[in-house]
Amino acid sequence: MAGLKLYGMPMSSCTARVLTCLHEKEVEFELVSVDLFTDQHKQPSFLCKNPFGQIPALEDGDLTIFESRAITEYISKKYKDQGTDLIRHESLEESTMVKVWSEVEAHQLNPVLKPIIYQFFVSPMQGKTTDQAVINENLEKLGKLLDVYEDRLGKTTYLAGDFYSLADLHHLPYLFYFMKTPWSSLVNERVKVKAWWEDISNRVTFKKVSEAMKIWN
Ligand code: GS8
Repeated sequence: MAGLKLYGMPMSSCTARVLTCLHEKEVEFELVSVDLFTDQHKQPSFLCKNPFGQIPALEDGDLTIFESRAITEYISKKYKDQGTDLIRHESLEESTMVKVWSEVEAHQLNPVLKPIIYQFFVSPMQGKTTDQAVINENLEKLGKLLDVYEDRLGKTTYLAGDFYSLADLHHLPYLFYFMKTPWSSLVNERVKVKAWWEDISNRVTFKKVSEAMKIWN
């Protein structure tokens, strides 16, 4: 019997982040559709799960949580003894490095990738004009960030160390959409980043999740 209920949409990057985690942890769950296109996320029935009106949200019995990265951490801790150990719970040093590179994704990479994805895919879907200046400005920042990643991935196979973790997993959804833009060479021209991307994006768990990730027509 599925105890966990995930509210969201498979094509949403933040929902995809949680779905990938659930598959890595081999946890049973039920996906409850919240349709952004019909504003279901702004209805009282969803606002009581996330007062900010954004997907995803997770219900586990009486506990309701939102923020995709907090949800993945919760799942990884609750089910620490099954599936992939995404938080390296037995080592303070390793778990701290997982946290460090998870923070890098949230506070360095995500703010740069999000406007590129938004301008390239979402704006046209909403009938708005793509602002190329915003894209260019963020592509420049992205190049500099990826230089840091190239350096890091020259020292360890994955971001937090020589093990796949939440730090890598958190990168998957936005980078997946970014790799569908004309600027994927920013990743592919960096040997270590490219090898890392090919490795993490080809994991069976993410392959399954990404099949439903389509924000283009
Ligand atoms: C962001 C959630 C979010 O932007 C998280 O969960 O990590 N920091 C939060 N959700 C988007 C869909 S993401 O693909 C969303 O719900 N957008 C609709 C809106 O903001 O109205």
